[in-house]
Amino acid sequence: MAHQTDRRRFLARLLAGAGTLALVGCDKLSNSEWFTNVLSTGGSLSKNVHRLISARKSMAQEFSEADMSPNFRSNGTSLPSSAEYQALAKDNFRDWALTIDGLVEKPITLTLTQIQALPSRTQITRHDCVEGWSAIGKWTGTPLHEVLALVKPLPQAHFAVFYCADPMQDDGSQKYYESIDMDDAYHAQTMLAYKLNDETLPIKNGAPIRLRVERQLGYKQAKYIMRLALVEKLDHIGEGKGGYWEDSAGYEWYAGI
Ligand SMILES: Nc1nc2c(c(=O)[nH]1)N[C@H]1C(S)=C(S)[C@@H](COP(=O)(O)O)O[C@H]1N2
Ligand SMILES: [Mo]
Repeated sequence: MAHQTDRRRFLARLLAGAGTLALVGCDKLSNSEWFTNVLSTGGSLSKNVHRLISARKSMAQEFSEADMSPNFRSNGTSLPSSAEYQALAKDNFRDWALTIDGLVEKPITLTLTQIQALPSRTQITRHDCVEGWSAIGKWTGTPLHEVLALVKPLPQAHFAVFYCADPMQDDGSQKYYESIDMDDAYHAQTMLAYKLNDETLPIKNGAPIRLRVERQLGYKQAKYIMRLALVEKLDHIGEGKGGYWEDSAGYEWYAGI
């Protein structure tokens, strides 16, 4: 039965994803072998669904230094408007700290220095924004699984929710947030990035840390992370669907490419 449910979930994602991807423009997807396979009429649907299930552990394509975009643009917020964030930025984030709590055995709060002291990973990947641009950048950060090993998620923890610093309304009532499931949270390329192209992560790209979840679209790559909470269901975080753009513009929660 679990198998059946997994298949159904996957099929739903696949169909929902195909809708989103149609808007993106197919040229960006030509490197994605499974996507091409899924669209082709060659394979049976169930075979393709199986391919997708096993693809959950697959790596996003990594590139070489020569492929890097000369300039990684900023999109969405380029400087959070809150006084709290601007005070932290003024001090080079010395007083910033990330709290990781929710459904974990050991909630912790880590300073930027403590995060940077954990094992790191560097990867050159392509970022695809639904607004119609892509860029290849080099990211260095702490793999999220390193942080999860410290907090020890409880068995009922099913999603990681990233709360960001930037208010999306003038009155500050709604802030950017995003969420991913535990498959993506434990994925080898998923990281809390603090460097872009060998430099300290610039404010315009999400300082002091931003999420990289490489097999998903740009809006999942939460910038200006202030808190990370593990939850059982996404509706535990209010009326939301698990992300700012998911709530306000109907974007797909699973934005896999
Ligand atoms: N906190 C926060 N995260 C965010 C956004 C934002 O406005 N605020 N924009 C998203 C979108 S739509 C994209 S394409 C990328 C842009 O990342 P960049 O500014 O490094 O290019 O960040 C995503 N993460
Ligand atoms: Mo985006």
